[in-house]
Amino acid sequence: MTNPEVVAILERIGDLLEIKGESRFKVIAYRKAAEQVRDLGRDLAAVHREGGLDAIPGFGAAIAAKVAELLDTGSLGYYTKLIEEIPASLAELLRVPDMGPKKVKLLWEQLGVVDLPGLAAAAAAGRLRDLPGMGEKSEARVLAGIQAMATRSDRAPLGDALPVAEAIAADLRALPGVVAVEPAGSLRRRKETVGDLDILAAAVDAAPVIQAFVSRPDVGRILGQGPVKASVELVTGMRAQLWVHPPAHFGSALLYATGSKDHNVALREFALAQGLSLSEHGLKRLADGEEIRFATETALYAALGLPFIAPELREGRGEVAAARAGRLPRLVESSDVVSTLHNHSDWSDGKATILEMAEAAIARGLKVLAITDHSGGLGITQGPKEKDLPRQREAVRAAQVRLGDRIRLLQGSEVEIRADGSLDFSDAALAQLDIVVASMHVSLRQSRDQVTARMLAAIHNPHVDIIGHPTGRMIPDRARADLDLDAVLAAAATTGVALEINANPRRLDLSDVLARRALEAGCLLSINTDAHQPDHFDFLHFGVAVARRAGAEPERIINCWTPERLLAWLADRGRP
Ligand code: DGT
Ligand code: CA
Ligand code: ZN
Repeated sequence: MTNPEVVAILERIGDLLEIKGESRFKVIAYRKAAEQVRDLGRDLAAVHREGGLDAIPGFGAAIAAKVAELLDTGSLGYYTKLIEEIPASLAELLRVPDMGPKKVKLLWEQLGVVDLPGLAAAAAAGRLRDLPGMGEKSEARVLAGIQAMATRSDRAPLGDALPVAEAIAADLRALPGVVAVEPAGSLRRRKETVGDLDILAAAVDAAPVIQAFVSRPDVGRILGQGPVKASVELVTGMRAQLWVHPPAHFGSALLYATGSKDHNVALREFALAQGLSLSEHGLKRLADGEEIRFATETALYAALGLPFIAPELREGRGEVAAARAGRLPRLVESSDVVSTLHNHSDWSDGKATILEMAEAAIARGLKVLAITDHSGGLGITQGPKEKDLPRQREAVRAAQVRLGDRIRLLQGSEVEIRADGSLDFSDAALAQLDIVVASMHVSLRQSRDQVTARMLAAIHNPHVDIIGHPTGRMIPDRARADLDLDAVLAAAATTGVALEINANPRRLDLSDVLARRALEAGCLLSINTDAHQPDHFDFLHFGVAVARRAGAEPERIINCWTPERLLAWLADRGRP
């Protein structure tokens, strides 16, 4: 049983208990446990083998015992009993906008609705509006929500797919005779969601590699198997295919399988103009039919007279022409990032102390760490109120003394942009902080005019330096706020406020497309992990991938500036 499967069951239990009306405490316990497993960064089964389940924060004895049963037997008696009592499909109704646990229970008891199709039918037949607490308006919202869910594809978020692909690749690399393994396709291009995994291996003898692939314990069923290619469905429902090529052809095959299709088409046209035909096998000279194979992609691009084009740029958006003209951007790399400017500590909903966060940042080579806990007005995170800020300032200063010059700490805030457009802290309080990130977590569903006006007010506040996760979208299932983006980008460009690329794989906000638009509008960007615990700093590469897909150079990303330049920039923005 893999971590995502355990997460799914724990979440499902939480949802079903909530619908049943069990104690809030119990419901939260399961959700917290699911969140812990999701953020674990380790194979839960390995932790269990070491006897370490009890030590996972949020795992009480009862939950640890249930997870142990799941890992040992692949099933859970408690869950089996629960879904005899209450249909498991009710949990999916909670994902529909406007549907809380009480309404779901009511629908089940009064109308016999147990799943999404049933809910859609009841809403379409006008049977929801007469239920207590509902009306025509909420019936219409439910219907629209279900339609939006139906058109949502079942693509996997990059954050879920990448570890799976890397685990498969690592196992295959360890096989004797395997020269190279590379996940290709949209995953290698770091698209925010991927349809399936396309994995390429280089080996002289394909048979044992194919055999190892289809015999993996996480394979649910084999969809197809040939001598050099196999296709499977993993137990999580994700699909994966493997091609095995001779090492001498690996570059040609990797280029083809990385795509995108549009990039391949542009490259093929470019080759044709030089009398060369490009296919997954390599190049063929049309004049004499001579076939040329390539062991590396770099060699293939060079044969076409092009520099290497980074996979993140291969979307058929003019990158072949740019490469030919010598105008490819010098894309940002993770090692360019020296500052992390949006992070939490145990002063709000973070799980570690300021000092622990600093040590983790130092271990990752960072030079500047801003602690930007949520402002107290965002109730659930219990962040500092305005009166607490001087005390936190002292804590940051004390940590700085302990750390010396190993890293520079900044006291900041992730100040809430309230529903009325005002900020959660007074200007006087904001002026005392070293850096201010302003974000919206509430009332994201306001009208376009309202939500845009809030955002513009925040951008025009002279104390705001960065807008955190600017659109509020979540992957895969929360659409962004209905913002007038042209107005927002123009205001950010004028005021010099940086727009965040939030690197948390559930957010990736700004997206690649919007980050590109922000650069074109003249905005500065800021890549941040929004770390709530030390290992969240490892999300950085996701944010860097988004920036690379946007074509961003380090110059436009404030986290890549030297600490001196960053501090000078902050000082220019009117700080003490
Ligand atoms: P996905 O899986 O939907 O997230 O997107 P990709 O880009 O991984 O696409 P996929 O899995 O259908 O195919 C993998 C790669 O194979 C793709 O990126 C480029 C290549 N490819 C697939 N079909 C074609 C095609 O018809 N023409 C060309 N030139 N390349 C193709
Ligand atoms: Ca694919
Ligand atoms: Zn945050």
